[in-house]
Amino acid sequence: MNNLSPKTPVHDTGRSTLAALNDWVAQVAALTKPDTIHWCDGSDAENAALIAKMEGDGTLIRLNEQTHPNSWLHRSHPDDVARVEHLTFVCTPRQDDAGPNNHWMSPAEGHAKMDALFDGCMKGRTMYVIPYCMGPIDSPLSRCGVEITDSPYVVANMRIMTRMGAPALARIEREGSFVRGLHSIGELDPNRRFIMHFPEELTIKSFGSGYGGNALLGKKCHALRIASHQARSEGWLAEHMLILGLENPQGETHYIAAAFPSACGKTNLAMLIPPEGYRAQGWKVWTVGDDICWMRPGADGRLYAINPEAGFFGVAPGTSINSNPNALKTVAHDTIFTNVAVTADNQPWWEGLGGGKPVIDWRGNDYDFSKGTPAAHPNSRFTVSAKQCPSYSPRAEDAQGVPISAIVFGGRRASLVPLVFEARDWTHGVLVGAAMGSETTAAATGAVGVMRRDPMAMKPFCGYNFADYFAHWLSFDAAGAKLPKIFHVNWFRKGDDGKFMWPGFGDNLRVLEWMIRRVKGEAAAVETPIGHLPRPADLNLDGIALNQEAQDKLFGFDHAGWQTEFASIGQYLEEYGPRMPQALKDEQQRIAAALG
Ligand code: SAT
Ligand code: MN
Repeated sequence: MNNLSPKTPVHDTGRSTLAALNDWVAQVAALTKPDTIHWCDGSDAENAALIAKMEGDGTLIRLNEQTHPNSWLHRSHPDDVARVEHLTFVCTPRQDDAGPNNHWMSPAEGHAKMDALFDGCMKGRTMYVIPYCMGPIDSPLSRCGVEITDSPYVVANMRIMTRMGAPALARIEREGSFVRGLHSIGELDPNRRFIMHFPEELTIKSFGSGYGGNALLGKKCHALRIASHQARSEGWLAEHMLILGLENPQGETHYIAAAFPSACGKTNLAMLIPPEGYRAQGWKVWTVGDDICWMRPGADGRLYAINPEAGFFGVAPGTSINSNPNALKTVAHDTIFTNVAVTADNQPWWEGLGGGKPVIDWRGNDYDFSKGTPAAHPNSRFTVSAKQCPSYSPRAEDAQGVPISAIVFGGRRASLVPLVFEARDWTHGVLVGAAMGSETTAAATGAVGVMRRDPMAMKPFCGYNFADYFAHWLSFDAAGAKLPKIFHVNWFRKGDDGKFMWPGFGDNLRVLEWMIRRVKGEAAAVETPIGHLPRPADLNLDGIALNQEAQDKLFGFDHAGWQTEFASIGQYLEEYGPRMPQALKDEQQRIAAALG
Protein backbone atom coordinates (compact mmCIF):
# COMPACT_ATOMS: atom_id res chain seq x y z
CA MET A 1 0.00 0.00 0.00
CA ASN A 2 1.19 3.48 -0.87
CA ASN A 3 0.94 6.74 1.07
CA LEU A 4 1.93 5.29 4.42
CA SER A 5 2.24 8.01 6.98
CA PRO A 6 3.88 7.60 10.40
CA LYS A 7 1.77 5.66 12.87
CA THR A 8 -1.19 7.69 14.07
CA PRO A 9 -2.30 7.29 17.68
CA VAL A 10 -5.61 5.47 17.46
CA HIS A 11 -7.66 3.60 19.98
CA ASP A 12 -7.70 -0.06 18.92
CA THR A 13 -10.20 -2.46 20.56
CA GLY A 14 -8.64 -5.72 19.50
CA ARG A 15 -6.06 -7.69 17.65
CA SER A 16 -5.78 -11.01 15.96
CA THR A 17 -3.29 -13.83 16.43
CA LEU A 18 -2.70 -13.55 12.67
CA ALA A 19 0.17 -11.18 11.98
CA ALA A 20 -0.85 -10.65 8.33
CA LEU A 21 -4.25 -9.39 9.49
CA ASN A 22 -2.85 -7.12 12.20
CA ASP A 23 -0.34 -5.68 9.75
CA TRP A 24 -2.99 -4.96 7.14
CA VAL A 25 -5.30 -3.32 9.71
CA ALA A 26 -2.39 -1.17 10.92
CA GLN A 27 -1.50 -0.17 7.34
CA VAL A 28 -5.09 0.77 6.57
CA ALA A 29 -5.35 2.77 9.80
CA ALA A 30 -2.14 4.61 8.96
CA LEU A 31 -3.60 5.52 5.58
CA THR A 32 -7.20 6.33 6.53
CA LYS A 33 -6.46 7.83 9.99
CA PRO A 34 -9.59 6.85 11.94
CA ASP A 35 -10.14 8.02 15.54
CA THR A 36 -10.96 4.52 16.73
CA ILE A 37 -10.60 0.96 15.48
CA HIS A 38 -13.36 -1.46 16.39
CA TRP A 39 -12.90 -5.19 15.76
CA CYS A 40 -16.37 -6.67 15.29
CA ASP A 41 -17.18 -9.79 17.29
CA GLY A 42 -20.69 -10.16 15.86
CA SER A 43 -22.32 -10.30 19.32
CA ASP A 44 -25.87 -9.16 20.10
CA ALA A 45 -24.48 -6.53 22.48
CA GLU A 46 -22.26 -5.09 19.76
CA ASN A 47 -25.16 -5.00 17.32
CA ALA A 48 -27.46 -3.33 19.86
CA ALA A 49 -24.86 -0.64 20.54
CA LEU A 50 -24.36 0.01 16.82
CA ILE A 51 -28.11 0.20 16.17
CA ALA A 52 -28.53 2.63 19.10
CA LYS A 53 -25.75 4.81 17.71
CA MET A 54 -27.35 4.83 14.24
CA GLU A 55 -30.80 5.55 15.69
CA GLY A 56 -29.22 8.45 17.59
CA ASP A 57 -27.67 10.05 14.52
CA GLY A 58 -30.59 9.32 12.15
CA THR A 59 -28.83 6.69 10.03
CA LEU A 60 -31.61 4.30 11.05
CA ILE A 61 -35.22 5.19 11.75
CA ARG A 62 -37.24 2.85 13.92
CA LEU A 63 -40.33 1.46 12.18
CA ASN A 64 -43.65 0.59 13.81
CA GLU A 65 -42.68 -1.61 16.77
CA GLN A 66 -46.10 -3.35 16.88
CA THR A 67 -46.28 -4.35 13.23
CA HIS A 68 -42.50 -4.62 12.53
CA PRO A 69 -40.58 -5.36 15.73
CA ASN A 70 -36.87 -4.54 15.64
CA SER A 71 -37.02 -3.17 12.13
CA TRP A 72 -35.38 -0.11 10.67
CA LEU A 73 -35.50 2.24 7.74
CA HIS A 74 -32.31 3.58 6.19
CA ARG A 75 -32.46 6.35 3.60
CA SER A 76 -29.37 6.33 1.44
CA HIS A 77 -28.00 9.41 -0.26
CA PRO A 78 -30.38 10.02 -3.23
CA ASP A 79 -27.44 9.69 -5.66
CA ASP A 80 -26.40 6.39 -4.13
CA VAL A 81 -29.21 3.91 -4.75
CA ALA A 82 -27.82 1.12 -6.94
CA ARG A 83 -24.68 -0.58 -8.16
CA VAL A 84 -22.52 1.55 -10.45
CA GLU A 85 -21.21 -0.67 -13.22
CA HIS A 86 -19.44 2.19 -15.02
CA LEU A 87 -17.36 2.84 -11.87
CA THR A 88 -16.59 -0.83 -11.18
CA PHE A 89 -13.16 -2.07 -12.29
CA VAL A 90 -11.18 -5.28 -12.44
CA CYS A 91 -7.46 -4.59 -12.08
CA THR A 92 -5.32 -7.37 -13.54
CA PRO A 93 -1.73 -6.97 -14.73
CA ARG A 94 -2.84 -7.78 -18.31
CA GLN A 95 -5.98 -6.09 -19.66
CA ASP A 96 -6.94 -9.20 -21.64
CA ASP A 97 -7.31 -11.16 -18.40
CA ALA A 98 -10.12 -8.84 -17.30
CA GLY A 99 -11.73 -9.14 -20.74
CA PRO A 100 -14.05 -6.88 -22.73
CA ASN A 101 -16.73 -7.68 -20.14
CA ASN A 102 -14.99 -5.57 -17.45
CA HIS A 103 -13.72 -2.04 -17.07
CA TRP A 104 -9.99 -2.37 -16.55
CA MET A 105 -7.22 -0.45 -14.88
CA SER A 106 -3.67 -1.60 -14.16
CA PRO A 107 -3.18 -2.67 -10.53
CA ALA A 108 -0.60 0.11 -9.97
CA GLU A 109 -2.95 2.79 -11.28
CA GLY A 110 -5.92 1.30 -9.43
CA HIS A 111 -4.08 1.23 -6.09
CA ALA A 112 -2.74 4.75 -6.57
CA LYS A 113 -6.18 6.12 -7.42
CA MET A 114 -7.85 4.38 -4.50
CA ASP A 115 -5.16 5.07 -1.92
CA ALA A 116 -5.34 8.78 -2.75
CA LEU A 117 -9.07 8.67 -2.05
CA PHE A 118 -8.60 6.69 1.17
CA ASP A 119 -5.88 9.03 2.47
CA GLY A 120 -7.22 10.46 5.73
CA CYS A 121 -10.83 9.60 4.81
CA MET A 122 -11.68 8.14 8.23
CA LYS A 123 -10.59 11.15 10.29
CA GLY A 124 -13.18 11.66 13.03
CA ARG A 125 -14.72 8.27 12.25
CA THR A 126 -14.58 4.76 13.67
CA MET A 127 -12.94 2.12 11.51
CA TYR A 128 -14.73 -1.23 11.80
CA VAL A 129 -12.87 -4.48 11.15
CA ILE A 130 -15.38 -7.14 10.08
CA PRO A 131 -14.14 -10.74 9.84
CA TYR A 132 -16.71 -12.75 7.88
CA CYS A 133 -17.22 -16.18 6.37
CA MET A 134 -19.07 -16.70 3.08
CA GLY A 135 -20.86 -20.03 3.53
CA PRO A 136 -21.49 -22.26 6.54
CA ILE A 137 -18.66 -21.75 9.00
CA ASP A 138 -17.67 -25.46 8.91
CA SER A 139 -17.98 -25.98 5.15
CA PRO A 140 -14.94 -26.80 3.00
CA LEU A 141 -16.68 -24.84 0.20
CA SER A 142 -16.77 -21.62 2.28
CA ARG A 143 -14.23 -18.80 2.00
CA CYS A 144 -13.44 -15.99 4.41
CA GLY A 145 -12.73 -12.31 4.17
CA VAL A 146 -12.24 -9.21 6.27
CA GLU A 147 -13.99 -5.98 5.39
CA ILE A 148 -12.72 -2.72 6.85
CA THR A 149 -15.33 0.03 6.68
CA ASP A 150 -16.27 3.35 8.27
CA SER A 151 -20.00 2.67 7.85
CA PRO A 152 -21.93 1.21 10.81
CA TYR A 153 -24.80 0.58 8.34
CA VAL A 154 -22.45 -1.72 6.41
CA VAL A 155 -21.53 -3.52 9.66
CA ALA A 156 -25.21 -4.10 10.51
CA ASN A 157 -25.92 -5.39 6.99
CA MET A 158 -22.83 -7.61 6.86
CA ARG A 159 -23.93 -9.14 10.18
CA ILE A 160 -27.15 -10.25 8.50
CA MET A 161 -25.72 -11.19 5.09
CA THR A 162 -22.65 -13.17 6.26
CA ARG A 163 -21.44 -15.28 9.18
CA MET A 164 -19.65 -12.37 10.82
CA GLY A 165 -17.50 -11.97 13.93
CA ALA A 166 -15.65 -14.27 16.30
CA PRO A 167 -16.25 -17.67 14.59
CA ALA A 168 -15.17 -16.22 11.22
CA LEU A 169 -12.06 -14.69 12.79
CA ALA A 170 -11.18 -18.07 14.33
CA ARG A 171 -11.43 -19.74 10.91
CA ILE A 172 -9.35 -16.98 9.29
CA GLU A 173 -6.66 -17.41 11.94
CA ARG A 174 -6.66 -21.17 11.35
CA GLU A 175 -6.45 -20.83 7.57
CA GLY A 176 -4.12 -17.85 7.50
CA SER A 177 -5.63 -16.40 4.32
CA PHE A 178 -8.56 -14.09 3.65
CA VAL A 179 -9.96 -11.70 1.06
CA ARG A 180 -9.13 -8.08 1.94
CA GLY A 181 -11.95 -5.62 1.42
CA LEU A 182 -11.40 -1.94 2.17
CA HIS A 183 -14.43 0.32 2.11
CA SER A 184 -15.23 3.92 2.96
CA ILE A 185 -18.36 5.89 2.23
CA GLY A 186 -16.04 8.87 1.68
CA GLU A 187 -18.25 11.89 1.07
CA LEU A 188 -20.82 9.89 -0.99
CA ASP A 189 -19.79 12.02 -3.93
CA PRO A 190 -20.62 10.22 -7.22
CA ASN A 191 -17.57 11.91 -8.75
CA ARG A 192 -15.32 10.34 -6.14
CA ARG A 193 -16.70 6.80 -6.29
CA PHE A 194 -14.96 3.62 -7.47
CA ILE A 195 -15.33 -0.09 -6.82
CA MET A 196 -12.02 -1.80 -7.65
CA HIS A 197 -11.08 -5.45 -7.62
CA PHE A 198 -7.58 -6.89 -7.60
CA PRO A 199 -8.37 -10.58 -8.14
CA GLU A 200 -4.76 -11.73 -8.12
CA GLU A 201 -4.24 -10.08 -4.73
CA LEU A 202 -7.65 -11.21 -3.40
CA THR A 203 -8.24 -7.54 -2.65
CA ILE A 204 -11.19 -5.12 -3.02
CA LYS A 205 -11.15 -1.35 -2.59
CA SER A 206 -14.47 0.48 -2.64
CA PHE A 207 -14.90 4.21 -2.05
CA GLY A 208 -17.74 6.72 -2.09
CA SER A 209 -20.87 4.56 -1.92
CA GLY A 210 -22.76 3.07 1.01
CA TYR A 211 -25.16 1.08 -1.12
CA GLY A 212 -25.67 -2.70 -1.33
CA GLY A 213 -23.43 -4.35 -3.86
CA ASN A 214 -21.02 -1.38 -3.81
CA ALA A 215 -20.46 -1.49 -0.05
CA LEU A 216 -21.35 -4.91 1.41
CA LEU A 217 -18.13 -6.32 0.05
CA GLY A 218 -18.89 -9.94 0.97
CA LYS A 219 -21.65 -9.95 -1.63
CA LYS A 220 -20.97 -9.13 -5.29
CA CYS A 221 -17.35 -7.99 -4.85
CA HIS A 222 -16.12 -11.03 -2.94
CA ALA A 223 -18.68 -13.82 -3.50
CA LEU A 224 -18.84 -13.20 -7.27
CA ARG A 225 -16.00 -11.10 -8.73
CA ILE A 226 -13.12 -12.28 -6.54
CA ALA A 227 -14.63 -15.75 -5.96
CA SER A 228 -15.17 -16.39 -9.70
CA HIS A 229 -11.46 -15.79 -10.19
CA GLN A 230 -10.55 -18.02 -7.21
CA ALA A 231 -13.02 -20.68 -8.38
CA ARG A 232 -11.39 -20.85 -11.78
CA SER A 233 -7.99 -21.70 -10.34
CA GLU A 234 -9.42 -24.09 -7.74
CA GLY A 235 -11.89 -25.96 -9.99
CA TRP A 236 -15.26 -24.70 -8.80
CA LEU A 237 -17.93 -22.19 -9.88
CA ALA A 238 -19.09 -18.93 -8.24
CA GLU A 239 -22.41 -18.01 -9.82
CA HIS A 240 -25.19 -15.40 -9.69
CA MET A 241 -27.80 -18.09 -8.95
CA LEU A 242 -30.54 -18.87 -6.51
CA ILE A 243 -30.70 -22.41 -5.12
CA LEU A 244 -34.01 -24.10 -4.34
CA GLY A 245 -35.11 -27.58 -3.34
CA LEU A 246 -38.22 -28.96 -5.06
CA GLU A 247 -39.91 -31.65 -2.98
CA ASN A 248 -42.45 -33.88 -4.74
CA PRO A 249 -45.36 -35.75 -3.14
CA GLN A 250 -43.11 -38.83 -2.79
CA GLY A 251 -40.86 -36.82 -0.46
CA GLU A 252 -37.98 -36.71 -2.97
CA THR A 253 -36.16 -33.34 -3.17
CA HIS A 254 -34.29 -32.14 -6.27
CA TYR A 255 -32.12 -29.04 -6.09
CA ILE A 256 -32.16 -26.45 -8.85
CA ALA A 257 -29.71 -23.55 -9.34
CA ALA A 258 -31.01 -20.67 -11.45
CA ALA A 259 -29.27 -17.59 -12.86
CA PHE A 260 -31.27 -14.44 -13.59
CA PRO A 261 -29.99 -10.87 -13.75
CA SER A 262 -30.60 -8.59 -10.74
CA ALA A 263 -34.24 -7.70 -10.13
CA CYS A 264 -35.63 -10.49 -12.39
CA GLY A 265 -37.35 -12.49 -9.65
CA LYS A 266 -34.65 -14.74 -8.12
CA THR A 267 -35.97 -14.09 -4.61
CA ASN A 268 -39.55 -14.84 -5.69
CA LEU A 269 -38.57 -18.09 -7.42
CA ALA A 270 -36.39 -19.21 -4.49
CA MET A 271 -39.33 -18.73 -2.09
CA LEU A 272 -42.07 -19.99 -4.42
CA ILE A 273 -45.30 -21.30 -2.90
CA PRO A 274 -46.82 -24.03 -5.11
CA PRO A 275 -50.28 -23.42 -6.61
CA GLU A 276 -53.24 -24.77 -4.63
CA GLY A 277 -53.57 -28.11 -6.48
CA TYR A 278 -49.85 -28.86 -6.10
CA ARG A 279 -49.92 -27.94 -2.41
CA ALA A 280 -52.78 -30.34 -1.79
CA GLN A 281 -50.65 -33.14 -3.29
CA GLY A 282 -47.69 -32.32 -1.06
CA TRP A 283 -45.35 -30.34 -3.35
CA LYS A 284 -42.99 -27.95 -1.49
CA VAL A 285 -40.25 -25.53 -2.42
CA TRP A 286 -37.30 -25.10 -0.02
CA THR A 287 -35.12 -21.99 -0.17
CA VAL A 288 -31.36 -22.54 0.00
CA GLY A 289 -30.31 -19.15 -1.42
CA ASP A 290 -31.72 -16.28 -3.48
CA ASP A 291 -28.69 -14.68 -5.16
CA ILE A 292 -25.34 -16.49 -5.10
CA CYS A 293 -24.31 -20.11 -5.52
CA TRP A 294 -20.90 -21.69 -5.12
CA MET A 295 -20.65 -25.22 -6.49
CA ARG A 296 -18.06 -27.90 -7.07
CA PRO A 297 -17.98 -31.52 -8.16
CA GLY A 298 -18.36 -34.03 -5.32
CA ALA A 299 -16.79 -37.50 -5.08
CA ASP A 300 -19.80 -38.95 -6.96
CA GLY A 301 -19.28 -36.57 -9.92
CA ARG A 302 -22.36 -34.46 -9.18
CA LEU A 303 -22.16 -30.71 -8.56
CA TYR A 304 -22.70 -29.74 -4.91
CA ALA A 305 -23.76 -26.20 -4.04
CA ILE A 306 -23.78 -23.88 -1.06
CA ASN A 307 -25.29 -20.46 -0.63
CA PRO A 308 -22.36 -18.34 0.58
CA GLU A 309 -24.74 -15.79 2.09
CA ALA A 310 -26.62 -15.87 5.40
CA GLY A 311 -29.35 -13.40 4.50
CA PHE A 312 -31.39 -11.86 1.72
CA PHE A 313 -30.82 -8.41 0.23
CA GLY A 314 -34.05 -8.49 -1.73
CA VAL A 315 -35.88 -6.00 -3.94
CA ALA A 316 -38.91 -4.64 -2.01
CA PRO A 317 -41.14 -3.30 -4.83
CA GLY A 318 -43.47 -5.97 -6.16
CA THR A 319 -43.18 -8.09 -3.01
CA SER A 320 -46.71 -8.84 -1.77
CA ILE A 321 -48.76 -11.46 -0.03
CA ASN A 322 -49.69 -12.72 -3.51
CA SER A 323 -46.32 -12.55 -5.26
CA ASN A 324 -44.12 -13.74 -2.40
CA PRO A 325 -45.85 -14.52 0.91
CA ASN A 326 -42.68 -16.17 2.26
CA ALA A 327 -40.66 -12.98 1.74
CA LEU A 328 -43.35 -10.91 3.41
CA LYS A 329 -43.32 -13.24 6.44
CA THR A 330 -39.51 -13.16 6.45
CA VAL A 331 -39.40 -9.35 6.70
CA ALA A 332 -42.07 -9.11 9.44
CA HIS A 333 -39.41 -8.42 12.09
CA ASP A 334 -35.66 -7.80 12.59
CA THR A 335 -35.26 -6.32 9.11
CA ILE A 336 -33.38 -3.33 7.72
CA PHE A 337 -35.30 -1.61 4.90
CA THR A 338 -33.41 0.73 2.60
CA ASN A 339 -35.14 3.46 0.56
CA VAL A 340 -38.72 2.29 1.04
CA ALA A 341 -41.60 4.71 1.76
CA VAL A 342 -43.50 4.79 5.07
CA THR A 343 -47.19 4.95 5.99
CA ALA A 344 -48.83 7.35 8.47
CA ASP A 345 -48.32 4.77 11.24
CA ASN A 346 -44.69 4.28 10.30
CA GLN A 347 -44.90 0.96 8.50
CA PRO A 348 -42.64 0.29 5.53
CA TRP A 349 -44.39 0.63 2.16
CA TRP A 350 -43.51 0.02 -1.47
CA GLU A 351 -45.22 -0.18 -4.85
CA GLY A 352 -46.96 -3.52 -5.28
CA LEU A 353 -47.27 -4.20 -1.55
CA GLY A 354 -51.02 -4.11 -2.03
CA GLY A 355 -52.21 -2.38 1.15
CA GLY A 356 -51.49 0.71 3.22
CA LYS A 357 -50.80 4.16 1.86
CA PRO A 358 -47.45 5.95 1.68
CA VAL A 359 -47.22 9.37 3.32
CA ILE A 360 -43.43 9.83 3.19
CA ASP A 361 -41.39 8.85 0.14
CA TRP A 362 -38.00 7.15 0.06
CA ARG A 363 -36.20 10.49 0.20
CA GLY A 364 -38.03 11.47 3.40
CA ASN A 365 -40.35 14.02 1.75
CA ASP A 366 -44.14 14.14 2.02
CA TYR A 367 -45.41 11.85 -0.68
CA ASP A 368 -47.33 13.57 -3.45
CA PHE A 369 -49.52 11.08 -5.36
CA SER A 370 -50.29 13.64 -8.05
CA LYS A 371 -46.68 13.61 -9.32
CA GLY A 372 -46.99 9.97 -10.39
CA THR A 373 -43.46 9.15 -9.20
CA PRO A 374 -42.94 6.01 -7.09
CA ALA A 375 -42.99 6.42 -3.30
CA ALA A 376 -40.38 3.71 -2.74
CA HIS A 377 -37.22 3.68 -4.86
CA PRO A 378 -37.58 0.98 -7.60
CA ASN A 379 -34.38 -0.60 -6.22
CA SER A 380 -35.37 -0.28 -2.54
CA ARG A 381 -34.32 -3.33 -0.56
CA PHE A 382 -34.77 -5.37 2.58
CA THR A 383 -31.89 -6.98 4.46
CA VAL A 384 -32.97 -9.95 6.54
CA SER A 385 -31.58 -13.18 7.97
CA ALA A 386 -32.34 -16.28 5.89
CA LYS A 387 -33.23 -18.07 9.12
CA GLN A 388 -36.43 -16.00 9.31
CA CYS A 389 -37.70 -17.42 6.01
CA PRO A 390 -40.52 -19.98 6.50
CA SER A 391 -39.25 -21.99 3.51
CA TYR A 392 -35.55 -21.91 4.52
CA SER A 393 -34.19 -25.35 3.65
CA PRO A 394 -33.15 -27.62 6.51
CA ARG A 395 -30.17 -28.47 4.28
CA ALA A 396 -29.11 -24.86 3.65
CA GLU A 397 -26.45 -25.06 6.33
CA ASP A 398 -25.08 -28.46 5.18
CA ALA A 399 -21.30 -28.28 5.07
CA GLN A 400 -21.18 -30.50 1.95
CA GLY A 401 -23.81 -28.48 0.08
CA VAL A 402 -26.78 -29.85 -1.86
CA PRO A 403 -26.55 -31.87 -5.12
CA ILE A 404 -27.77 -29.93 -8.15
CA SER A 405 -30.11 -31.72 -10.61
CA ALA A 406 -30.81 -28.82 -12.96
CA ILE A 407 -29.28 -25.47 -13.88
CA VAL A 408 -31.60 -22.79 -15.23
CA PHE A 409 -30.70 -19.65 -17.16
CA GLY A 410 -33.24 -16.90 -17.73
CA GLY A 411 -33.71 -13.27 -18.56
CA ARG A 412 -36.37 -10.71 -19.32
CA ARG A 413 -37.28 -11.14 -22.98
CA ALA A 414 -40.48 -9.51 -24.19
CA SER A 415 -40.24 -11.32 -27.52
CA LEU A 416 -38.81 -14.40 -29.29
CA VAL A 417 -37.75 -16.56 -26.33
CA PRO A 418 -40.26 -19.29 -25.34
CA LEU A 419 -41.29 -20.16 -21.79
CA VAL A 420 -38.78 -23.00 -21.43
CA PHE A 421 -36.38 -25.17 -23.40
CA GLU A 422 -33.76 -27.73 -22.53
CA ALA A 423 -30.20 -27.79 -23.81
CA ARG A 424 -29.13 -30.97 -25.60
CA ASP A 425 -25.95 -31.42 -23.60
CA TRP A 426 -23.47 -29.53 -21.43
CA THR A 427 -21.71 -27.71 -24.29
CA HIS A 428 -25.02 -26.57 -25.73
CA GLY A 429 -26.08 -25.52 -22.22
CA VAL A 430 -22.95 -23.42 -21.80
CA LEU A 431 -23.77 -21.69 -25.09
CA VAL A 432 -27.34 -21.09 -23.88
CA GLY A 433 -25.90 -19.42 -20.77
CA ALA A 434 -23.29 -17.50 -22.74
CA ALA A 435 -25.93 -16.18 -25.15
CA MET A 436 -28.33 -15.07 -22.42
CA GLY A 437 -29.92 -11.69 -23.01
CA SER A 438 -32.03 -9.58 -20.72
CA GLU A 439 -33.63 -6.17 -20.48
CA THR A 440 -31.85 -3.99 -17.89
CA THR A 441 -33.44 -3.24 -14.49
CA ALA A 442 -33.20 -0.62 -11.72
CA ALA A 443 -30.61 -2.70 -9.83
CA ALA A 444 -27.84 -0.75 -11.57
CA THR A 445 -27.80 2.93 -12.51
CA GLY A 446 -28.48 3.62 -16.18
CA ALA A 447 -31.33 3.08 -18.64
CA VAL A 448 -33.95 0.47 -17.72
CA GLY A 449 -35.48 -1.94 -20.27
CA VAL A 450 -32.60 -2.08 -22.75
CA MET A 451 -31.81 -5.58 -24.05
CA ARG A 452 -28.18 -6.57 -23.50
CA ARG A 453 -26.22 -9.82 -23.44
CA ASP A 454 -25.81 -10.89 -19.83
CA PRO A 455 -24.08 -14.29 -19.97
CA MET A 456 -25.13 -16.47 -17.06
CA ALA A 457 -26.41 -13.23 -15.42
CA MET A 458 -22.71 -12.58 -14.68
CA LYS A 459 -22.08 -9.56 -16.93
CA PRO A 460 -21.60 -7.20 -13.96
CA PHE A 461 -19.99 -9.85 -11.75
CA CYS A 462 -17.48 -12.06 -13.59
CA GLY A 463 -14.03 -11.15 -12.27
CA TYR A 464 -12.19 -12.23 -15.43
CA ASN A 465 -12.44 -12.56 -19.22
CA PHE A 466 -15.76 -14.14 -20.23
CA ALA A 467 -14.01 -16.24 -22.89
CA ASP A 468 -11.92 -17.89 -20.15
CA TYR A 469 -15.02 -18.17 -17.99
CA PHE A 470 -16.88 -20.09 -20.71
CA ALA A 471 -13.84 -22.34 -21.14
CA HIS A 472 -13.89 -22.97 -17.38
CA TRP A 473 -17.59 -23.92 -17.58
CA LEU A 474 -16.87 -26.29 -20.50
CA SER A 475 -14.09 -27.97 -18.49
CA PHE A 476 -16.61 -29.48 -16.05
CA ASP A 477 -17.67 -31.92 -18.79
CA ALA A 478 -14.93 -34.35 -17.77
CA ALA A 479 -14.69 -38.11 -17.29
CA GLY A 480 -16.81 -39.28 -14.36
CA ALA A 481 -18.86 -36.07 -14.20
CA LYS A 482 -22.60 -36.45 -13.58
CA LEU A 483 -23.64 -32.98 -14.65
CA PRO A 484 -27.05 -31.39 -14.17
CA LYS A 485 -29.30 -30.79 -17.17
CA ILE A 486 -29.36 -27.17 -18.36
CA PHE A 487 -32.57 -25.26 -19.16
CA HIS A 488 -33.52 -21.76 -20.28
CA VAL A 489 -36.69 -20.00 -19.11
CA ASN A 490 -38.43 -16.73 -19.90
CA TRP A 491 -41.21 -15.69 -17.50
CA PHE A 492 -41.43 -12.28 -19.19
CA ARG A 493 -42.74 -12.97 -22.71
CA LYS A 494 -45.31 -10.38 -23.76
CA GLY A 495 -48.29 -10.63 -26.10
CA ASP A 496 -49.29 -8.21 -28.84
CA ASP A 497 -51.17 -6.21 -26.19
CA GLY A 498 -47.88 -5.63 -24.30
CA LYS A 499 -49.00 -7.76 -21.32
CA PHE A 500 -47.13 -10.69 -19.80
CA MET A 501 -48.60 -13.94 -21.15
CA TRP A 502 -47.38 -16.31 -18.45
CA PRO A 503 -48.83 -15.86 -14.92
CA GLY A 504 -45.43 -16.48 -13.31
CA PHE A 505 -44.81 -16.60 -9.52
CA GLY A 506 -46.29 -19.81 -8.00
CA ASP A 507 -47.23 -21.13 -11.44
CA ASN A 508 -43.55 -21.28 -12.38
CA LEU A 509 -43.61 -24.53 -10.41
CA ARG A 510 -45.28 -26.14 -13.43
CA VAL A 511 -42.12 -25.46 -15.41
CA LEU A 512 -39.83 -26.67 -12.61
CA GLU A 513 -41.86 -29.89 -12.41
CA TRP A 514 -41.36 -30.50 -16.14
CA MET A 515 -37.61 -29.97 -15.73
CA ILE A 516 -37.30 -32.53 -12.96
CA ARG A 517 -39.45 -34.99 -14.92
CA ARG A 518 -37.04 -34.46 -17.84
CA VAL A 519 -34.11 -35.12 -15.51
CA LYS A 520 -35.79 -38.38 -14.51
CA GLY A 521 -36.63 -39.26 -18.12
CA GLU A 522 -40.38 -39.06 -17.50
CA ALA A 523 -41.50 -36.06 -19.60
CA ALA A 524 -41.75 -35.54 -23.33
CA ALA A 525 -40.43 -32.70 -25.50
CA VAL A 526 -40.02 -31.74 -29.14
CA GLU A 527 -36.56 -31.44 -30.64
CA THR A 528 -35.81 -28.12 -32.38
CA PRO A 529 -32.53 -26.48 -33.46
CA ILE A 530 -32.51 -24.39 -30.23
CA GLY A 531 -33.13 -27.38 -27.92
CA HIS A 532 -35.97 -29.50 -26.54
CA LEU A 533 -39.25 -27.64 -26.14
CA PRO A 534 -42.32 -28.95 -24.29
CA ARG A 535 -45.71 -28.89 -25.98
CA PRO A 536 -48.48 -27.38 -23.85
CA ALA A 537 -49.64 -30.94 -23.13
CA ASP A 538 -46.23 -31.84 -21.64
CA LEU A 539 -46.73 -29.38 -18.77
CA ASN A 540 -49.43 -29.56 -16.13
CA LEU A 541 -51.49 -26.49 -17.06
CA ASP A 542 -54.59 -27.41 -15.00
CA GLY A 543 -56.45 -24.26 -14.05
CA ILE A 544 -54.41 -21.98 -16.33
CA ALA A 545 -56.16 -20.33 -19.25
CA LEU A 546 -53.79 -19.62 -22.15
CA ASN A 547 -55.29 -18.24 -25.35
CA GLN A 548 -54.00 -19.34 -28.75
CA GLU A 549 -51.50 -16.48 -29.02
CA ALA A 550 -50.04 -17.39 -25.60
CA GLN A 551 -49.81 -21.09 -26.48
CA ASP A 552 -48.10 -20.29 -29.77
CA LYS A 553 -45.62 -17.84 -28.29
CA LEU A 554 -44.84 -19.56 -24.99
CA PHE A 555 -44.41 -23.00 -26.54
CA GLY A 556 -43.57 -22.14 -30.12
CA PHE A 557 -40.35 -21.79 -32.03
CA ASP A 558 -39.99 -18.71 -34.24
CA HIS A 559 -37.65 -19.91 -36.98
CA ALA A 560 -36.89 -16.55 -38.60
CA GLY A 561 -36.53 -14.82 -35.23
CA TRP A 562 -34.00 -17.40 -34.07
CA GLN A 563 -31.99 -17.09 -37.29
CA THR A 564 -31.51 -13.41 -36.50
CA GLU A 565 -30.79 -14.17 -32.83
CA PHE A 566 -28.12 -16.73 -33.74
CA ALA A 567 -26.43 -14.33 -36.12
CA SER A 568 -26.26 -11.85 -33.24
CA ILE A 569 -24.94 -14.53 -30.85
CA GLY A 570 -22.23 -15.36 -33.39
CA GLN A 571 -21.18 -11.71 -33.53
CA TYR A 572 -21.16 -11.54 -29.73
CA LEU A 573 -18.80 -14.53 -29.45
CA GLU A 574 -16.52 -12.91 -32.04
CA GLU A 575 -16.14 -9.84 -29.81
CA TYR A 576 -13.92 -11.97 -27.58
CA GLY A 577 -11.53 -12.82 -30.40
CA PRO A 578 -9.37 -15.94 -30.43
CA ARG A 579 -9.75 -16.48 -26.68
CA MET A 580 -13.34 -17.61 -27.18
CA PRO A 581 -13.37 -21.44 -26.91
CA GLN A 582 -13.67 -23.09 -30.32
CA ALA A 583 -16.17 -25.60 -28.90
CA LEU A 584 -18.61 -22.77 -28.21
CA LYS A 585 -18.14 -21.22 -31.66
CA ASP A 586 -18.64 -24.67 -33.23
CA GLU A 587 -21.84 -25.13 -31.25
CA GLN A 588 -23.12 -21.71 -32.36
CA GLN A 589 -22.31 -22.55 -35.99
CA ARG A 590 -23.92 -25.98 -35.77
CA ILE A 591 -27.18 -24.43 -34.56
CA ALA A 592 -26.99 -21.53 -37.02
CA ALA A 593 -26.57 -24.11 -39.82
CA ALA A 594 -29.51 -26.16 -38.53
CA LEU A 595 -31.59 -22.98 -38.59
CA GLY A 596 -30.68 -22.65 -42.25
O1 SAT B 1 -26.83 -4.24 -4.96
S1 SAT B 1 -26.61 -5.70 -5.10
O2 SAT B 1 -25.57 -5.95 -6.10
O3 SAT B 1 -26.17 -6.24 -3.84
C1 SAT B 1 -28.04 -6.47 -5.55
C2 SAT B 1 -28.10 -6.81 -6.99
O4 SAT B 1 -28.02 -5.92 -7.83
O5 SAT B 1 -28.26 -8.00 -7.30
MN1 MN C 1 -28.00 -10.30 -7.49
